[in-house]
Amino acid sequence: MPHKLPELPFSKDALTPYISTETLEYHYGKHHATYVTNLNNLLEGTGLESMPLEELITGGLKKAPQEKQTGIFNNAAQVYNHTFYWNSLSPKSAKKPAGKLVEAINKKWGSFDSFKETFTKVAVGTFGSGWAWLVQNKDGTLDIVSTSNAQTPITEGKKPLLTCDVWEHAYYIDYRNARAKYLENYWNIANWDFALKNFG
Ligand code: MN3
Repeated sequence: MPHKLPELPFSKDALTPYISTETLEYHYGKHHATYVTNLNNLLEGTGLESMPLEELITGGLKKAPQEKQTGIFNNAAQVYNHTFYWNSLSPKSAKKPAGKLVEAINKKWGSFDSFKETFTKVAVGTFGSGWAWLVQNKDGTLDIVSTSNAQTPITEGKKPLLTCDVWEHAYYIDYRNARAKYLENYWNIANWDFALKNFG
């Protein structure tokens, strides 16, 4: 099976109390793992088995039979999004951005607090299942975007810096329906080193 479930960048109990071991057992161990299995099954026999995820998502999958394309997109993008999400979290969060990223955030939103407020609004306001992203546009400026279901900013040529999964499976065990509470705690574990590394 060419696509593999990547290792979590921390242990399953490392994000407690913000995200529980049980959530990670399901979210990583079941949901993310299932996307990987589904993707491998869908790709079998298409000749695209070894195509890198980003290439599949940004158009490579058009070489697959048409009836498989939606399934391949959804599963490939969810594998990509989830790996990006785990890397967007850290038990050793600096709790605020550093370096050139701070300047870019201040330039766009005025302050880090104002950025957080806007990102939280976008995440909490994402209807149904989806993702909130801090992205860098081609011209270097920053934006906050919401994507639905498996959608991902890389199809729009936007470079993800940080993401928050707002599918219910990301928070229902720990917060039930309280997505806003999950977001409040997200800021305790957001991985700003990762965001800075992605910031070109
Ligand atoms: Mn998820």
